[in-house]
Amino acid sequence: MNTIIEDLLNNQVKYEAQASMQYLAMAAWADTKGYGGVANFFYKQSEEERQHMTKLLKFINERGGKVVVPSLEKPTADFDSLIALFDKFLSSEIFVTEQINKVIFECLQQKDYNVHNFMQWYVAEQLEEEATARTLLDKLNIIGDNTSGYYLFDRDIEGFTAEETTLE
Ligand code: OFO
Repeated sequence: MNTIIEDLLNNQVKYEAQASMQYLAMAAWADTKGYGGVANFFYKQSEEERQHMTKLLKFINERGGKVVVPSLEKPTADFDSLIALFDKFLSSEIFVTEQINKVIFECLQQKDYNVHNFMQWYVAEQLEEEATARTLLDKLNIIGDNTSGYYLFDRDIEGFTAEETTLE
């Protein structure tokens, strides 16, 4: 495997793992604040990111590359509000999208069309997750300081999960 691409894919393993841990910390925060619906949403997101990490890791192995299981930074664990929580969700997704774009760019430079093709799944996934994060943040901004609105948001988010992703 091209070593430039191999390094980028290993970096991506780290970013997906980091997102998984970040969402786990966010789920725990929501749980302690009594937002059970929000907590479930982030437990699920955390699990999805873990699957994204594993999918990459298996791909690197299948292509004869060397997987580097990364050490991770401690995730942000405290948030001032639900808006701050979802703001972090959106910025985390935007960051991951930017990193995926770098992989795609380099695949084209290196003419690695196989990895380019594989990464399209992640492009589609990011599109969906960023849209979810933006929609939820928009809803919270509409709610503003209305605490009964938070109650309804927490209740309704159970039915508003990003489409279940199936991994081949
Ligand atoms: Fe891995 O899907 Fe978002 O970050």
